[in-house]
Amino acid sequence: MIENYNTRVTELLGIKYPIIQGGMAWVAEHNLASAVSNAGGLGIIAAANAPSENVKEEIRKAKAKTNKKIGVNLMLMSPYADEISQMVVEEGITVVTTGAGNPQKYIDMWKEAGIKIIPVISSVSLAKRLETKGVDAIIVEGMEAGGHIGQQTTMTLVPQVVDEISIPVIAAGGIGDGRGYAAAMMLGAEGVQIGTRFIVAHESIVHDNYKKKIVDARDNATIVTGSNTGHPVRVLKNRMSKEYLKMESNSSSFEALETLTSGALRKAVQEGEVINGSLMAGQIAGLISKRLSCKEIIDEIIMEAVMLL
Ligand code: TUI
Repeated sequence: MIENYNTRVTELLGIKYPIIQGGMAWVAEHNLASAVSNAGGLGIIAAANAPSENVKEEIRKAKAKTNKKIGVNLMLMSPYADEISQMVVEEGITVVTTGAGNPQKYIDMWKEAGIKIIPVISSVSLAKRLETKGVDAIIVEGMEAGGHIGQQTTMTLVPQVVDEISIPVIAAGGIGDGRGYAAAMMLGAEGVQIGTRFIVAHESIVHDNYKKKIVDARDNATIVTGSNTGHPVRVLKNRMSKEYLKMESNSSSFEALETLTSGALRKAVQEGEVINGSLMAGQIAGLISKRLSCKEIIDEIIMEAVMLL
């Protein structure tokens, strides 16, 4: 096979394939992250809203399962963001991705520690600003993605960011197979971040009920909640998300909506609560129909993409 998957991203991170696993709350824990890294991608531990101690434990467990590099995703709205930003330095983490905000205040500290910094952004302006602050690469996430999203699509946003910055761009949102990977490369990306496809991986600890909802999902299976409250989140349609939309259109208070959803993602992931839980997933859920291991997923994507490219 012609090795045309080498990019500045594989070089920057010292990984075989430029495939980064999404930093999905509750999902991106040590089993998934170590399996993705062992398969040649970059596995990520999601800090999400967890306290620093819990994230540290996940990092250590992941390191026990792989001698490859493991990254950490810092969700910037977390109340523990400050302590986690320091903990990753103490734990010798070498790659950090960030989401749901501007990581500017941590950049100097991380650079001093030699950490590669890869923020997830959803606008050209923040990508440009962060390049001038010295980040190493940018993950450009379109609104096809699951969870907390911006307002533009991957197809339109990736080439616009590519034209405005010179550090490597990694595309995210709507990518689930070799065709999506190849398309991202055509847009000028040098890597992809994949979330939803890894939710259904064998090594993913996500409850089988949730995995089944993704495998069974069709093209129109997701909706965006929270557009009115300024926290748009893409989830699979179910009783919970439909009720949320109804309350939102009745202008329910932000507090009432928070009460409805608090703990709902954890219940879906760990208890298989697919009726009243929050099933975050990207639009690509409609394409995902096979249950494979992380290695099989990555090998299949690379083989398909290399052929196409
Ligand atoms: O962060 C994500 N996706 C997420 S975070 C998350 S945790 C959560 N749980 C429940 C409810 C709400 C959130 C679930 N999914 N993706 C990366 C991402 N970051 N997408 C968009 C952004 C983003 C948005 C605004 C990045 C920067 C930004 O900057 C605003 C600013 O400060 O300029």
